[in-house]
Amino acid sequence: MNRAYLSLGSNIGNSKENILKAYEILENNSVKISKKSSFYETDPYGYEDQDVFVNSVIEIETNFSPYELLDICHLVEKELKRRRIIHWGPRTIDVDILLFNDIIMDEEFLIIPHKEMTKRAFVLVPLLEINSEIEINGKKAVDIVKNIDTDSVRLIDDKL
Ligand code: PH2
Ligand code: MG
Ligand code: MG
Repeated sequence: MNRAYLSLGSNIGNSKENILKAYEILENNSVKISKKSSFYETDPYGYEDQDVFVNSVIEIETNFSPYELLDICHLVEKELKRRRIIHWGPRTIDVDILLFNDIIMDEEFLIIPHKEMTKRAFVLVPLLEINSEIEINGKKAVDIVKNIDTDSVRLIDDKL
C-alpha cells in the first residue's frame, strides 16, 4: 500500500462543501483517506487579486501509482467543474499531490514532492497538523515552517 498526501483548496462557491465533495469522490474511486486536517481559511498566495481560500491536507492510502492518482485528482476537479482560466487563479477545487511514499520525481506533468510546497504556509500548516514528523526532501517540515509567515493561515474552528 502506498501512502500519499494531498492538498485541497477552493475559493469559488461553498469552498468547504467543495472540499467535502472532493473527499467523497476520492473515496468512491478507491482512495482511502486515513487522516484529514482541519479546514483553514488562507489568504491567496501568488495571484493575490482573488477571494480567500479554504485549504486542507489529507493523508491517503492507495494501490494506485502516482500517475493513476493524478488522473483521479483530475477527475475530482472535472466533477467539481473546475475551469482553468487564470494561472493560480480562482477555482472550485484544486487537488494536488504533495508527497507519495518517499518518491522523488521531476517530470513534465508530475513533480513530487510538489514543487512549491515548501514555500506555502497553506500546505505546511495543515500537513504538520496531521503528521508532525513529516520530511520534505530530507528536511523536517517543522523546521521549514519556522522560516515562513503563517499569519495567512487561520484555523476554521468547526473541525470535521
Ligand atoms: N493555490 C494556488 C495558488 N494560490 N493560495 C491559497 N491560499 N490556497 C491555495 O490553494 C492556492 C493559493 C495554486 O495552486
Ligand atoms: Mg495547486
Ligand atoms: Mg493543481
